[in-house]
Amino acid sequence: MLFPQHQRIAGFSRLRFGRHLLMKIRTAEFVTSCLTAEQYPKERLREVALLGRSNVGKSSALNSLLNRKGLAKVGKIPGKTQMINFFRVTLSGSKVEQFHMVDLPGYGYAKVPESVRRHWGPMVDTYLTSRDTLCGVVIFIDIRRVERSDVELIQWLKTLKHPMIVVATKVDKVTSGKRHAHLRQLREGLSLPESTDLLPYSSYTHEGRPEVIRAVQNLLVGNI
Ligand SMILES: Nc1nc2c(ncn2[C@@H]2O[C@H](COP(=O)(O)OP(=O)(O)OP(=O)(O)O)[C@@H](O)[C@H]2O)c(=O)[nH]1
Ligand SMILES: [Mg+2]
Repeated sequence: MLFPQHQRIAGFSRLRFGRHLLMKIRTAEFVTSCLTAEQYPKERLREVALLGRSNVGKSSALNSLLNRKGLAKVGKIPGKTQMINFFRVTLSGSKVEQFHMVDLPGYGYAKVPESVRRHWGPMVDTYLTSRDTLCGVVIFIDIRRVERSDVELIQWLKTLKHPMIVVATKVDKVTSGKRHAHLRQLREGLSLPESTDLLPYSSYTHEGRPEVIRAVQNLLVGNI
């Protein structure tokens, strides 16, 4: 099992830390934007990276999870995030007092010019394979559909063995009666084992925020 600290109950996960305090976000600030590994922050904080298709809502989720409007740039046009952006987050109620949340450029969006896409692959690949402070990845998938590029990303990440959680975004676009079916299709389409968290989320309504924060908390304290 990927996450021994998780217990599965009725198809969803309840975390063993369930009765413990949810970590509180005290401060969140932009640190730097990088293209190469030499530019990554020297400060060795634990890191959680946000990954997923362009336009799926990663930057919006970062702002909504950290409760800071406009911290990460959001765009209607895919390809808003084009560099690796590091944010330093200070916490209370957690064994980890500070960490980096890392907003990665999106992938696989057909409308993004090939010239722009070409350097994203190696940039994200270098980060995921070389950053030894990375302790987990949050993969964002649109709750309405799984794309081939999502499946390929998950397959590749499994080989890298980073602890992962999957967040099904834009849940506000799906009626509550249909959510369960969508989540089941996502789990099947992505061949996700039951032990991997699949959490519905909306950056517009903040639905799912405590669950996602708790899952991020578990990634951060996973191997302390
Ligand atoms: N309905 C709805 N729209 C959302 C949600 N999250 C993001 N969006 C919209 O989706 C679009 C893309 O959001 P971003 O947060 O920039 O997406 P991204 O994944 O960071 O995109 P890249 O930077 O291109 O990789 C914007 O128009 C957002 O307003 C959500 O939870 N619900
Ligand atoms: Mg973005």
